[in-house]
Amino acid sequence: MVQHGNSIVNAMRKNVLFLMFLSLLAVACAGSAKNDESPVVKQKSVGTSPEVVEPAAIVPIFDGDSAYSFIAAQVAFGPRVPNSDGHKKCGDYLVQVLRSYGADVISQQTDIRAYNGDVLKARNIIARFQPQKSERVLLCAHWDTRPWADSDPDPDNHYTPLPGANDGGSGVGVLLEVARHLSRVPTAVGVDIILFDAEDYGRHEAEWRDAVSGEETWALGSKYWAHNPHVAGYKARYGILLDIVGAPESRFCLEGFSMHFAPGIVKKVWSAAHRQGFARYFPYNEGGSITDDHVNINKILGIPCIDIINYDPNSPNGFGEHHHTMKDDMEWISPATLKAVGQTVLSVIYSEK
Ligand code: AHN
Ligand code: ZN
Repeated sequence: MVQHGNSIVNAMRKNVLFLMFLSLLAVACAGSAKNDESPVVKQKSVGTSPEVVEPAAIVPIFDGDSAYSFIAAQVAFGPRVPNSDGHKKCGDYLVQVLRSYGADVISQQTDIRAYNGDVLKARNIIARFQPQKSERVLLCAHWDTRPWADSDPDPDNHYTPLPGANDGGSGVGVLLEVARHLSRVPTAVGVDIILFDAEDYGRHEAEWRDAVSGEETWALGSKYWAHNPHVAGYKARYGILLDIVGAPESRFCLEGFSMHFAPGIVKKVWSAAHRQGFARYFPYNEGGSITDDHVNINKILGIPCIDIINYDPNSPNGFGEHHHTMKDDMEWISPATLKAVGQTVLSVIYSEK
């Protein structure tokens, strides 16, 4: 009889646990469907008993409109070309926003000589969340904008600074929205957000015949940081670079250097994107090899770092028709694309143990 009683209690307990599981699942589904500010509670079974569940990770809901406004704020400073007034003011703004989210922020300032002899007053902005933790993840983007719209259809614009909403603004906008969540819900690992300067001062298209090798003229801020990290012997489990992540219907293909240096991180990030329902933006298609900040991080520091970048080698426009033109403005920014990228990044970093 006792045994019988026990098995009833056990059965009831199982039912209660199962109901709890269902209601938690319902909360999780409601959270993602409503796209509100409440955290999504993912469930995972633990131990040997499959019906016992406990929260595995709380993944906050990324707000694409919030990321959009962080891009609009940058664009309002005008072009963020090194040595310009807009660059200085926007840099101060970025430091202030990151500090307001509780990060420990370092401005790494240095003079860098560009391929054409210009001396750039460069500033890498390094925001550390939970700096005491030794296990870390690196998230990065470039915040400078290109001094020349050298792909513009109008040759009169080929030496005019472009607005840089997508190229420069978008990756930063997504990372500021990530920072907002880091200030509210801590991750299990420490997170560093680095905004690199002087990525986009690479050789002008009209000067391609110059002796200087084109590849070395880009990504100068990250190259400096990789040789002079803010902490001696800096380490991170991996890095994720965001570049040109704002255009409607972006396609983030499998970038070649990322596949070479960090195939496991590509897999982790792409499967997170597919799990979150963003498969359309993250096809398993080859994306060509793109010289960008992540190459320095891989080659100089040996930290596996991937690049999420809108580049489709099979499209007529590659990076998009607005790329390095005067059209790179807020018209080319889609909150839905920002959400696909940002929610994927949040899912990855909040799942780290
Ligand atoms: C090259 O075009 C060599 N690299 C692309 C990196 C880049 C430029 N990202 C933004 N603008
Ligand atoms: Zn560019």
